[in-house]
Amino acid sequence: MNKVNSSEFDFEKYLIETKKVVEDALDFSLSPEKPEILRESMRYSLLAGGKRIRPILCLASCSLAGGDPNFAVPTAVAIEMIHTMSLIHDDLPSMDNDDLRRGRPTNHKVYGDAIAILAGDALLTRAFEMVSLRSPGVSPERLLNVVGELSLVAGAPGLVGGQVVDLECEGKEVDLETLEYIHLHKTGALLKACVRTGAMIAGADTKMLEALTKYARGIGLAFQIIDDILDVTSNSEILGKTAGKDLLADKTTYPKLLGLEESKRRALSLVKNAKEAIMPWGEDAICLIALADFITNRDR
Ligand code: GRG
Repeated sequence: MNKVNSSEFDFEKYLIETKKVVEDALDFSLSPEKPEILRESMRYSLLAGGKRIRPILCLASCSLAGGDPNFAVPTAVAIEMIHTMSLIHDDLPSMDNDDLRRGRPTNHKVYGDAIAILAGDALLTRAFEMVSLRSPGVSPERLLNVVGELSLVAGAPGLVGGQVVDLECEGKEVDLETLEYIHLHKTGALLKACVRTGAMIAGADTKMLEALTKYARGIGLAFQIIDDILDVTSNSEILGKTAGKDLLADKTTYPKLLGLEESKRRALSLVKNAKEAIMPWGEDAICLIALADFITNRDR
């Protein structure tokens, strides 16, 4: 993967090229898996496409911090594994009970609940193997920081905690503060880990990590607001997942609390704040700025 040259930056080209690096690394990452049914189930969800926004954020942050993004590829793969396992578990009948994901039947619809749960477990544990045992050329100290960051965002202080509060709120009136809590944990936490771990691989200092944390808070919430908006305004074919689900389940969402226009305004304002946090890095921040805009302009 080449370093970004800001004077001739072409975001479309960058996305296509970086996505290809990620897809190849994901494919390679599961090659020795056994037993066969587990391997199939893991590959089914991990290689089902998806925007790959999280690994791309990780690689872009490594570049921003002056590192060679190639060294962050195993961490980027690990993050996509954690994201994918969370989708597999989220789709289970005992959770969100969905049958469409990334344009195809959900994992448990194809492999059954037990294998889907175990494939998720295996992806989660493989993620930590990717960082700790399959990240050549990165110092043990930096890898330990990455492992620590990922443990925090995956567990109770992050995704799991957010999911529990989300489940507990089902069928209840939810205020904006609780909604924000859910999204900062379910969605924002992993996005924060993407940018922080990419920068950690490059040895970023506290000042940069703090700026990236601010950036991630903005894009994390904006990402979820756009997700809520698309659930209302788009369709299942474009989204690759069941549209209109929030309305059907009577879930509290940003459009429900604030209306569509105000939700969109809020997302734009959050992205503006996110971009301001990394402005001090000038042209070096060009990728992360373009990715922030991509999050609000996306249609899926
Ligand atoms: C991580 C240990 C551990 C457990 C998982 C089930 C669960 C606990 C958490 C749920 C997390 C969840 C599903 C959050 C929603 C995040 C979200 C907005 C997903 C959609 O992301 P996109 O649009 O999807 O990036 P693609 O398919 O493009 O990757």
